[in-house]
Amino acid sequence: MSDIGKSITQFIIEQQRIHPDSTGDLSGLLNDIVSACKKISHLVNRSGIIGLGGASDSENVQGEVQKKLDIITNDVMVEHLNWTGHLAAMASEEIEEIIQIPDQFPKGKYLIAFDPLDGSSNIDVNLSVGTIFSILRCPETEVDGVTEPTIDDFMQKGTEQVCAGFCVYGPSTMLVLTMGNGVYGFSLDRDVGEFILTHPRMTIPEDTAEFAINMSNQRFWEPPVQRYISECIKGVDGSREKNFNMRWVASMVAEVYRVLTRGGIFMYPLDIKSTTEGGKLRLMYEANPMSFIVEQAGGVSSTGRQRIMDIQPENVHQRVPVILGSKNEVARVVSYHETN
Ligand code: AHM
Ligand code: MG
Repeated sequence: MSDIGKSITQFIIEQQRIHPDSTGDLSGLLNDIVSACKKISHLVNRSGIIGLGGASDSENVQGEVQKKLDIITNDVMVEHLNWTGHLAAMASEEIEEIIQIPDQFPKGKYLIAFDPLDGSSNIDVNLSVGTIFSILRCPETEVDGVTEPTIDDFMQKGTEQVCAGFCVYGPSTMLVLTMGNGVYGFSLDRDVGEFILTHPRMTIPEDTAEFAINMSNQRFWEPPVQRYISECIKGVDGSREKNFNMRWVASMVAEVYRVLTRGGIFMYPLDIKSTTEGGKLRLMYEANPMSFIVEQAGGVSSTGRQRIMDIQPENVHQRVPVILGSKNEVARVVSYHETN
């Protein structure tokens, strides 16, 4: 039976029916996220016309200058998610503290961590950007009691994620979702205002001849990554005996989407510039949700030394090295770390 052409609303409800004891809360939360992503897609698409391009005059917790759209898309996520009764608290790349549900609204049983606009350095050059999210269960004591969730409640390994997804605002707006039962891609049909299932059961080929890494950081990489990339670049004349292609969009959402559709390896490894921070990409709302999706599609996601989803988080904005994609290529990079 082909599921292609089904709306995301139907897909979510059918997934809910697989679990007879489901309360419908996760379905409700996903519908809230879908609404927020549709709004963000519209804003990104019209940002030049409505004066939302360029930088704001503020910095986020990472010390990065925020784009106007970073701030506005964060507000869109919060305003779509804080009143519906599905969440106990939120964490965002753009906000230092966790975000509590206002007292006038009911609290739900889930936590969400999100990057409202990943790759925002690409907005002004009209390249793909996206929204990434990770859903966790709030520890039950917090749901039953009247207390507010704390940062400790978010400190769950990636293996505890209930659902993860991302939306990429590119030539089409695509939403990619996993609930631990495969990876599904939906395309936004703007005429009817609905995401339509176009890519059921996305799988990542085990082998690849395409790598994505910011080559301008080459002199800062560790030896295992230096070795892997230099072997790729030598192509048919080197030990790999095949030519490799390179891509770098500087939007993780676009890179992971490419890996999901035609395979490849994406790396933002540890380098000597980022040793103190632990890496560039953020564990809770970038690395973990993308790792859940990649593993569900048959790929592998590692720091080079450890499976990303096995990392015990210590901080909502913690950074980690990321090496993900086609199984055999990631395994090779991991093996170079072991023998180094
Ligand atoms: P952001 O969340 O502030 O946009 O940063 C994350 C982005 C990733 O999407 C991308 O892989 C990386 O930063 C690009 O980094 P660089 O500018 O070093 O190429
Ligand atoms: Mg980001």
